[in-house]
Amino acid sequence: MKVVCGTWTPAAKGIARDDRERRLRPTATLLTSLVIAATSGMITGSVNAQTTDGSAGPRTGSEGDSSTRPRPAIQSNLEASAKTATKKEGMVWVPGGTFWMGMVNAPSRDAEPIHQVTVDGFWMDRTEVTNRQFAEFVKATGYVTVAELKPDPKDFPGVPVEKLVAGSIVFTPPKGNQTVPLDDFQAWWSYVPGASWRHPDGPSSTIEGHETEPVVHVCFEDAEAFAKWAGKRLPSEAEWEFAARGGLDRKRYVWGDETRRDGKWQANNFQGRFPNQNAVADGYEKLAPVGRFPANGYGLYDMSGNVWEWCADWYQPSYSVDVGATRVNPRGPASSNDPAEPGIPKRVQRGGSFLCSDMYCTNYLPGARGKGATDSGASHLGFRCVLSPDPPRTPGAGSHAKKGD
Ligand SMILES: [Ca+2]
Ligand SMILES: [Ca+2]
Repeated sequence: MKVVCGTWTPAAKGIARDDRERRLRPTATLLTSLVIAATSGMITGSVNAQTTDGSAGPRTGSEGDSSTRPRPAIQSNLEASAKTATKKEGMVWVPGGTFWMGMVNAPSRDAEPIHQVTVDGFWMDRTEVTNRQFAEFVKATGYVTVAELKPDPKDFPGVPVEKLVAGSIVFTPPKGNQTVPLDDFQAWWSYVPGASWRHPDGPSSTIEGHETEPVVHVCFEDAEAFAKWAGKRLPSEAEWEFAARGGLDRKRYVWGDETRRDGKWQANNFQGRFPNQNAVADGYEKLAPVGRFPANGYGLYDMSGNVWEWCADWYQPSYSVDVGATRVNPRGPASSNDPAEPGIPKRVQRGGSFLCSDMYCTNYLPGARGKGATDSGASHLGFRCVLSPDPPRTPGAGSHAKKGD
């Protein structure tokens, strides 16, 4: 977990107060605050019990001391496994085309200008990658996620080494129905030692019985490793948005312009007063198994809500394109820059999550953007993969591949 060492400053809280998007998502700087809070015994309950002695870790005997496993061996396994992956199983064809990308007045004001983009066709996972799929990957490769590794002391100067334990950020809303100030991340986000994709809510939780839910606590590096093993890749941001819109150009929602269809919720997000008065009108308090809500026009599920999804692009706070210009197969900027946290490498995330609320946040809309430090996961963050078609066999064939290549 490579984050700058930060403190919980009034300035940071002031930014959050005016930015609805930041209300719901811990930044890398604030993530550090959560780590320090957790490892200093400042948080309560089972989490605290796991950390104050500095001895508790997330691993069971079968998982071993993952922090000592060498990455190079794992990478070799990834390459070998890719050769045997059944690539297109569970994927749908997304035809290429031109669309209007972006959104005016997005929560972070970072999805402008709206501009035309052309993408070639590609295959895309029908659903978010599930726990079952990720378990197959780990079984085949021995891969260890970043959340399962002990944080590097150099990323947390001032924190005693013995206090640095593997873990991840977990949504932990306060008990009861009291109103919670929405400018204080620590009211609902906690760094939970032992939290990982195997234990989404902490050491005592399990993915058994939740195999069809999306895998979470995967950072960008983890998602890329899975994609490589599967012989796929992460989508570009443009591909992701084109796919999410499902052919409904310039619509507010993935499914059209109405918040609900026939009175039914069309995605897993948050209804009620955030963060601790969840009305669960859509049927799911937290994660939903993938595919429980209607697919979009391309047959893709959960392109809105459930979990955020990593994209391959570096994050910049606007689209560097002239109004009126059309970009073709854009792959994003050459480097990242988040003015809110300069120096933190961040990639784009898309689609929002089960925490997106109509009252406070519209990040589940197809044009809205998210971002995250590349080596940090959370309990509302996952991914899905894409696959480019095979190269045309006929010299001079067009760049728009046809289904069934
Ligand atoms: Ca929900
Ligand atoms: Ca999603």
